[in-house]
Amino acid sequence: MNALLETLRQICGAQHVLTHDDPTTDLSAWETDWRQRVFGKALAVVRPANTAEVAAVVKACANSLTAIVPQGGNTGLVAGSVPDASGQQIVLSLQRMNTVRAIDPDNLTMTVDAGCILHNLQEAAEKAGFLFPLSLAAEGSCTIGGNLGTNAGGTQVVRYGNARELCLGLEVVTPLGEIWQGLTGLRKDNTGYDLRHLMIGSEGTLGVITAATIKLYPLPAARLTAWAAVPSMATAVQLLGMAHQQLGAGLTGFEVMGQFALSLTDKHFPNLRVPLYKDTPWCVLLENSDHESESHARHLFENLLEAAMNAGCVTDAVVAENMSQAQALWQIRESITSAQAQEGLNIKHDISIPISQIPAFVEATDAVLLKEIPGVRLVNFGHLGDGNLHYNVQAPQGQDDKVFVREMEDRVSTLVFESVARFKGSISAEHGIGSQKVDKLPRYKDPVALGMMRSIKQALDPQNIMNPGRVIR
Ligand code: FAD
Ligand code: 2HG
Ligand code: ZN
Repeated sequence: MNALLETLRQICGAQHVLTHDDPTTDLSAWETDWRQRVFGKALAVVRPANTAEVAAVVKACANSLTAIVPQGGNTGLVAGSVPDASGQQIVLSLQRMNTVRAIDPDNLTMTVDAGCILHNLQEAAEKAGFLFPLSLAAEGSCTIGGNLGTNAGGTQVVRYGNARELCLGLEVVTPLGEIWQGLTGLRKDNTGYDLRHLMIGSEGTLGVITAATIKLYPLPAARLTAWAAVPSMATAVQLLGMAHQQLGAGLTGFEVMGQFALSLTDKHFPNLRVPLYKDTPWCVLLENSDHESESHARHLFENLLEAAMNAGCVTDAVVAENMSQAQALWQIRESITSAQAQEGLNIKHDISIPISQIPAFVEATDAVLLKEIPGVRLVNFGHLGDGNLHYNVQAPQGQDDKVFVREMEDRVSTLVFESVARFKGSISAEHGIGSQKVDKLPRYKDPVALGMMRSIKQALDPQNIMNPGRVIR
């Protein structure tokens, strides 16, 4: 092992190979997952500066059969970006690779290093007069490499799609340490298997993404946000249909938030002033991006909300008057995860269901859980526009959260996932499988698909050094 560490130091420079041997270095930020569920121990945290260094690091690890855990911002929610407790895996951090390599305005693309922070890319795009629409609450620290590694979703998917839809090309270091140059920026390319789509969402198990060519869009003339109280999940779905109908491609966000989820935000972040939630089971956050003008956007929004009120889908609503009000409404939505974390450890389910089935799914699954665990607190919110719910479960009031999660997680998740399967949904909509759901996947994934996944893994990573134990075993 010392020989490997010595080689890694030669490749990246000694100051970029962090180990526990140095008592002044604290590696816990790279070893602990965002949810504080996994406390791993790394052999080393290695921080290469460029693609050539990544390739050399991977080759060195391949030669010594050392497992590599690629890591971007370490905001993943399924424990896929932290090492196990063995002290034998290296964390390959892409954080130092954070350059925007090129912007091509006519091709509407931007080519960026994998370690670029998402928020910085949104800003770089805007500075060049464009929109990079991927948006999620972790955008201040997650990286584009991690976004593509997980095929992240977020709040704009209803209009622009997942990270996958926003990527035209990749540069990848394979598990053998070769560099695949796939930064094409082409919108059409039918020259065989689509390896870009294979890498996207593979959670670091098939290679290290070192750069990407991503799509840019025109900046809208106006972005308006509305917050609506709705009397049921069924009416929220009805409102979504009306919003598609009346706003067309202008509908760029459609989020649903349950009353208990919002009560946690209100409790832990009282300054955010959550509107309208106390007298309604659900609130919806809608965004209308308009390419004409703000007054056009407002007109469309007001018509929609009026029609929705007449149809009984909305009982009350506010439309943000300006950008800072809009941001404040989004901040409430984006703070639910942190509010829930402050309330205590919890059990997360990032699921998708055909949108039409969501009201029945919620009713049925709520009933099953409340019967099984009286007093259990259901924190339900998410991207209703994409059929993606964060159907999270918190211990009954007064129960120890750690004990609850330790003793109940498997049972609770099985109940939820069985319900998801009955409604023909997916047990992971956007966060991925990581190590957390790896044991659940075989029950819910088609066996032939699982077999093909195993064959692909075996073919590309025969030594099983790339993020082993994540996604598939
Ligand atoms: P990491 O956490 O570092 O890694 C995630 C996975 O990708 C790991 O398996 C890792 O090995 C792999 N990986 C990382 N970098 C690379 C690379 N360069 N090449 C290959 N593999 C790599 N997710 C959503 O989809 N939608 C949301 O709305 C959303 N909201 C969130 C809100 C909060 C508050 C938090 C904490 C998380 C949220 N997430 C969300 C989850 C998380 O932010 C995303 O999964 C994000 O894409 C992870 O990016 P990262 O750079 O932090 O990746
Ligand atoms: C979101 O949509 C994220 O805010 C996190 O995907 C969801 O905390 C969660 O469960
Ligand atoms: Zn989400």
